[in-house]
Amino acid sequence: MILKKYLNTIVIFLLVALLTSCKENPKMNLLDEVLLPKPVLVKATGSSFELKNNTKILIKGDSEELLQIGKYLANLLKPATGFKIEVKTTSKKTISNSIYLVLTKLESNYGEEGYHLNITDKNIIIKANSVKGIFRGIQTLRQVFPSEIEALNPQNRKWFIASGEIYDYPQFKYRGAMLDVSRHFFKKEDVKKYIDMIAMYKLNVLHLHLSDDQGWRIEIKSWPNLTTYGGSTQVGGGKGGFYTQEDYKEIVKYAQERYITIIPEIDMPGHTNAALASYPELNCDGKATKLYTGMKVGFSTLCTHKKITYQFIDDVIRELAAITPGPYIHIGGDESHSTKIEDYVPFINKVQDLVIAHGKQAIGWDEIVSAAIKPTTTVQYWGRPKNALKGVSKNAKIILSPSDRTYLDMKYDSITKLGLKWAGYVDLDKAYNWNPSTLISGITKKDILGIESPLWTETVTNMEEVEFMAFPRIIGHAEIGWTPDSLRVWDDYKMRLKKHAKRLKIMKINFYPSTLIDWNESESKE
Ligand code: TNX
Repeated sequence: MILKKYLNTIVIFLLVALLTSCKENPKMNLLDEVLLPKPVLVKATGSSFELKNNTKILIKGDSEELLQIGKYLANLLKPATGFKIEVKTTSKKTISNSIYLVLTKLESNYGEEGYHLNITDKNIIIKANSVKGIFRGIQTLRQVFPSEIEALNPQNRKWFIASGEIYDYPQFKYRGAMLDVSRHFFKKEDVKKYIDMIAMYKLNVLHLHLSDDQGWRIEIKSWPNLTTYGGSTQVGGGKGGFYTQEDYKEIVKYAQERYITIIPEIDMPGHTNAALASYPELNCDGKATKLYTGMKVGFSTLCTHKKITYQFIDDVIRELAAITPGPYIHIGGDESHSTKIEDYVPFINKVQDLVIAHGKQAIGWDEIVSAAIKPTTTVQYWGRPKNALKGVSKNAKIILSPSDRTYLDMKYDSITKLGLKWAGYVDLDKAYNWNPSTLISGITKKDILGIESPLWTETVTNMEEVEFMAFPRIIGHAEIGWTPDSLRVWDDYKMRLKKHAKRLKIMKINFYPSTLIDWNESESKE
């Protein structure tokens, strides 16, 4: 009797339950999503996956490192969704409503950084040869989510993402950014922020320009005045600053967790006034110079004839090598206009040997090719094709940092307030529209280790300004380093960048709104 009375209600309830459980996720097109850098291959399957409060991140295999990356992903998704996503290792078979991170063996062209991302209406699977590859894949997954995923507070919305498959790997092994922390000092928190920003676009190197005329920024315990005195100022006369070795290790670790290698640079024999002011014995006349807060280059040199100079460099490189897990030490070598060439050449030879003696490989700006550089030494090209060609003739690999394309301190146009213009204006098209493999005639892809975007900071004083000069140019450079040249088209990039602006705004990145792009249109679209 009772059953009869409620039968209708029960039937309706069951029907509703059935209908809602069968309801398909909305149709979405993965090809519509803005991915920067553009992946090698994207296949859309027209459906979508929903990230929910109870979605799990599951780690296949027994890797503590991968578990950590799973937690990194959960933390990334947490602020905007408000979801506390569980992360755990599993050996069970695939279940729905999960994000799987899987170490496996992909074809060799995927290398260490390639990944395969598969999104279905049931789950997400990221596969790679190494955790590094999984991390790169996570950066792509992040961009498949709506821009609001980058918000720092919970968004009241659903989190559907387009289904499909992405097969992806980089065209160059080395994809770097450089930050000059010498001309203006940037606190370790700022450096970490920069690391997070570049990691998003799959860069894998942060080169820190740690010493120059205006300031010495890394503690060297055996030569303490370098930082206590030599680090006490900066361009314009501000108080400068420096990283203790503990600070530096913290930066290195933070970068490592994002699969970014820190490359420390000690620029020499020129660009050394901060050291020359700190220790009189490094000067040929035995007199300390004055601290310098101007913007000139090329006036200082270490005394290349003195024994103590090499004792000094040996100590610096030894201490730096001990706290640098990455394979490289950058020795500068640029614009040594006050060092005679007959002194410069043996100096670079000796310093190169010291780097090797401390178990590292040397990188130097392209002027170093006048020395007897070894095949393990890498040449960073910044503008003289002759030097790059000479480097290659000595079997060195080249990092491309053409100043008229990649220098993030160049003004965008004649009305840009910050920056310099000696290499010309570098607007977004200039920064994007070039191919590494055809940039210098006689230099081909096999000679090139990768590309790097240097941000010199004579005119750049805080993070807002760093962001303004770096973004969005550096996104274009990241794409040049990652995406095969044949897949890169300026008009297509322009469209993607325009849509990406919303994400940059949500992340509060102070990017330059170049007039080459009609940014307003983007707001109505996304
Ligand atoms: C050249 S390029 C430099 C730096 C300056 C920069 C300013 C190179 C290796 N050296 O010392 O900061 O120009 O754009």
